[in-house]
Amino acid sequence: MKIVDAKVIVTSPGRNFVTLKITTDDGLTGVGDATLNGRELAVASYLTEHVCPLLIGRDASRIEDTWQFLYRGAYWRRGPVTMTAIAAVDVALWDIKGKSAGLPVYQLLGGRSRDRVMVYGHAQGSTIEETVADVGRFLARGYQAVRAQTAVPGVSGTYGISSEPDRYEPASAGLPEASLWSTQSYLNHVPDLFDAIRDTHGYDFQLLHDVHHRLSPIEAAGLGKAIEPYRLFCLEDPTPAEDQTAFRLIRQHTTTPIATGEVFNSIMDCQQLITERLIDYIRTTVVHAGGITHLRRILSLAELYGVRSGAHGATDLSPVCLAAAVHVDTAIPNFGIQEYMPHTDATNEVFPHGHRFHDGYLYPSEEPGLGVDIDEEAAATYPYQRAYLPVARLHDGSVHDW
Ligand code: EZ4
Ligand code: CO
Repeated sequence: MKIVDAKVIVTSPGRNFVTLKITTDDGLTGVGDATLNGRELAVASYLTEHVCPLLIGRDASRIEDTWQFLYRGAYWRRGPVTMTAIAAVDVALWDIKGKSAGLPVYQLLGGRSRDRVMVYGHAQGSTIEETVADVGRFLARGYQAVRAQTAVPGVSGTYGISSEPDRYEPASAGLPEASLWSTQSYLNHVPDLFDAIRDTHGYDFQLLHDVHHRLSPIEAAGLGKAIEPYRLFCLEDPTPAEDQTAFRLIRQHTTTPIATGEVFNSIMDCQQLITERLIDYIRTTVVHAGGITHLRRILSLAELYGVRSGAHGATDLSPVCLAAAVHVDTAIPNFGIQEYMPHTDATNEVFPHGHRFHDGYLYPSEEPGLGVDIDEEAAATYPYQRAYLPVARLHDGSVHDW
């Protein structure tokens, strides 16, 4: 089973997606997501110029060997661009292996550990009252878990707040939008949100919140401690994730569970946090952490230390990534939660898929392979549009973590 074609498809059905499609000599095709929000063409070029020529003629069944070849063989290791490119190849090869075996990918990973995959939805509002009401709408639709974000007074463009219901799409066409940040306003405001949510809706569902890397270690420790009574499922990215020892300080002060890792791309980024038990949920994804092959290693390490999965699942991760994520989530023993934001109709048209959402849970496709495809004709009608994530600044004009 030799690879005869590997091509990169860039499409923008409302937002940019990069997809790798691999074809074998026996006519099988596999797809892999290669989308890196705001830096899409770097991965497209890495694949087209440097990876696709290496794939032609290779045995498509050798997934592990191809991973090692692309990772160790490049000499230059890690980094979001490299690891997203490797992930796209890896996932496309798992798709092909599933199709050639006639099995959905979760069966190749050991079969079901669970019947369904718990997800969390995204409640938001421009006031605490609006966010509380939005949480109620998710609960009424059967969600077991809800992330709650609310606009902070005086902070224009607060992370997590959008005019569209159900989804939050921070990238915008053109040059980066400026957003403002005030740690003081945030810390004064956000505990009241959890108080109001628990007061209105009670404790019989999982509540999450994303700090989005904004706090210092001691500020995060203080927030975690202050909100312990509201029993969050997890507090996400309390501090910039790459500063690993910050989590030691947070851990010394609070029992609020901590999630991090959506920006990680290697098991090396996760090693200290997992082995020192500094986090509870690891948010690495299929697309940004080296594909199914590498993510499985991270999750196996996590299992040893009682850390569970909590995969990133924003709309900038394409339905190809989500399909793969649901297969992994279905198979692993230490699943925690899956982030889920519905894609737009245009995105679903470009990426027809068999995984489905029902009553707060995701179910994997039962088709051989991943159960997702790219409609190339539809994709071609949505040309690439340059877009960036916002950049945050403090009141004094200096740059802060967005
Ligand atoms: O900012 O996916 O938990 N979800 C998130 C997302 C990220 C975007 C970045 O591309 O933090 O909203
Ligand atoms: Co996040």
